[in-house]
Amino acid sequence: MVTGVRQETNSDDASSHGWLDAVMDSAVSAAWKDIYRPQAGVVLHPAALGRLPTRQDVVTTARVLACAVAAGSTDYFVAYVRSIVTEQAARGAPPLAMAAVIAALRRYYAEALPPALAALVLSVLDAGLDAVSRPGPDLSGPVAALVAEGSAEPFTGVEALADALLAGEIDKGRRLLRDAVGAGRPCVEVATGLLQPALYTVGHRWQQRRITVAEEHGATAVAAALLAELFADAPRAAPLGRTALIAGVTGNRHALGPHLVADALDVAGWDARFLGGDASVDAVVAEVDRCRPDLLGLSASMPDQVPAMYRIIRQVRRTFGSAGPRIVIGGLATNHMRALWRWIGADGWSPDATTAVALVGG
Ligand code: B12
Repeated sequence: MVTGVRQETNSDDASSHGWLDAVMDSAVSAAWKDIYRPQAGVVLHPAALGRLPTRQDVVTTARVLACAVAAGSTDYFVAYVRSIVTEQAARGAPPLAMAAVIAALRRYYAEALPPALAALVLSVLDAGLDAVSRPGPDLSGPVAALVAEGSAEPFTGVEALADALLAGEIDKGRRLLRDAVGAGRPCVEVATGLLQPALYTVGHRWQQRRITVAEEHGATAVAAALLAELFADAPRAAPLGRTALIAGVTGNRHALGPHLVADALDVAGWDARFLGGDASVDAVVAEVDRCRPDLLGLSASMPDQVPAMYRIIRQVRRTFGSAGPRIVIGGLATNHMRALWRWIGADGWSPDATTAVALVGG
């Protein structure tokens, strides 16, 4: 049985991960058909499940499962299940859709895997199934308190800034940010305490279908320009002689957050380089080889990007061993699971750019 925090599984990491990767597409297709196959005359109905599982739900769950097994952490799979169930409950949906996905994957893996690996995988799935119906200890923990601890006075003007971003009013946005800097607040604090919540507000309005994707894109473009201006003028600490590489992991197109982390390290005296979003395992390993950084920062925004983050961490560890960089993780997907960094073998985690600088020193 896979247990607790980063205890190794009995099966070899590479072979279990390889097996689960090799059967991933078949598992998803079989589970998908299974979920929607009428059983004993009972047809699934949205009203019964609250929300019908999507194929993406099955894909993400299968990927997270493979990652949890390879990393030797049932806790990670359980925390993933709880976060999805909690998110769906907030939208008024019962947890049955998640249960249906896990049960269908379970039926496939019970048949398809060699017995020893099947026993391991089923034990992780069963822990997940158990978590669907029984609330347990909070393995992730709310992040809001931690962020609040690290920040001083809250900012006013978040809604006004969100409105300005959405209206494309760059002058108004610039004024709001400059006023905050003029009032004596450091640039990093202004970026994380004012611009970041304004972008979260934009995301929230998109989720509520109050704005279109195009409006969201436009707001992001204005925010990126304002961030560049904010940091161009920021006073910089004396160089620390330490280098950092920051990247969004494979599949993560949310680049503003990790870029802001790189900027925050930069003004704190680090030589920080941002590799952009959607970085592949090979690209990150090649850059680590070329730059030999002291710190590698990886960002994931959505749950299905965490397995890619794990792959990068594993490959960097395998390639560079103890000569490799310290690895910290962050991004929205990690903010819903405060212990994730331990489960996937990183050295630390931080919920925003301000606390990231405090974590790594600067
Ligand atoms: C802008 C945006 C986009 C832009 C991104 C453009 C760009 N160049 O960055 C685009 C249009 C590409 C996009 C696409 C999508 N998005 Co989007 N997007 C957003 C939005 C509105 C803002 C993101 C942002 O910039 N936030 C501001 C930054 C500063 O905050 P942050 O990313 O959290 O970063 C901070 C911390 O997390 C932390 N951190 C981040 N990385 C790291 C790394 C390290 C090492 C450390 C220590 C810390 C750290 O520090 C950062 C700075 O303080 C969010 C809403 C939100 N709540 O975030 C949705 C949001 C993230 N997107 C969402 C979704 C669903 C999508 C899409 C699937 C659909 C869509 N909307 O088109 C695609 C998926 C793209 C992909 N494959 O990644 C959802 C994700 C839901 C979820 N958790 O599953 C959100 C939450 C919107 C919502 N409310 O539903 N998106």
